[in-house]
Amino acid sequence: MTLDEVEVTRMILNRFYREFSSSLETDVVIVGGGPSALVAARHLAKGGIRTVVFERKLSPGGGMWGGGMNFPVIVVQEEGREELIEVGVDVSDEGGGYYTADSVEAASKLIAAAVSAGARIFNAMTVEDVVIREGRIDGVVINWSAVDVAGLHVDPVMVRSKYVIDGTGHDCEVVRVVERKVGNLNTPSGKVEGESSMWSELAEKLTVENTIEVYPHLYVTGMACNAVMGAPRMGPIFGGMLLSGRRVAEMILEREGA
Ligand code: 48F
Repeated sequence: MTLDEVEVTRMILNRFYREFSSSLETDVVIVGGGPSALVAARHLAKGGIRTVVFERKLSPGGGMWGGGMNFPVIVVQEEGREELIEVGVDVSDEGGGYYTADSVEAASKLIAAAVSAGARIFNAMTVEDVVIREGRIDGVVINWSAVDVAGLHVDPVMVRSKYVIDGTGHDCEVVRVVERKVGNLNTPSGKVEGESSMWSELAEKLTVENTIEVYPHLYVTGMACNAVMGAPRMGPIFGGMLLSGRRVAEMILEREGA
């Protein structure tokens, strides 16, 4: 075989075209590829729901890679550790109900498991807006992250989906767009309540409780849940993130009868 550079280019374009064009109309778009999103993507895809993740950065995994203050270790509790064990992460029992894992192993295995389950992850793409039809979310508006970073004036394109999940973490970017353009969120004030200061125990419980449909067909998962509902942050403990990802997947799977 002789290697032809143009063939290499053609293969990249053809495969990308195939995969992107089959993702233009899908069941669920997840915005952000952090830990909660990756768990949600895996469960949804396993349940036969067509799931597409758009991640702004080159690497999905969000805030998990850096553990706590860049010490590459994460902590989970009893309830959360199952999600790590299921994807083959080595979890150490530290006693007293605390468990630890290597943050690099955890992030990479959550990504690999979501892809193996059938979720499609597009990296380096940013969701900048949503599509709303008849009072419900109908898809997202995306652009290359590089266009965004360079500040180029390039119009975005649109992907249609039955449901959108905001997994953008502290910034809850998708919900912020809906707040700005429409308002009327399913929160006490109808607006984003804003995250409060660190309180790990309460925050961990509330992340799961606050995993809600915040606007018709728009769900939140992970840290975005507490940011939207005015609950505290929790620091480098990840059980709540993983369980919120599972919860949002269960909500959609149930709704779809899957
Ligand atoms: O913040 P992030 O890790 O989400 P999470 O699942 O987890 C939070 C924890 O990492 C941590 C914590 C732990 O207890 O509090 O903060 O809630 O990941 C969010 C991902 O979304 C991407 C961003 O690059 C990151 O990888 N993202 C943010 N905005 C957009 C986006 C956007 N508009 N379009 C695409 N991706």
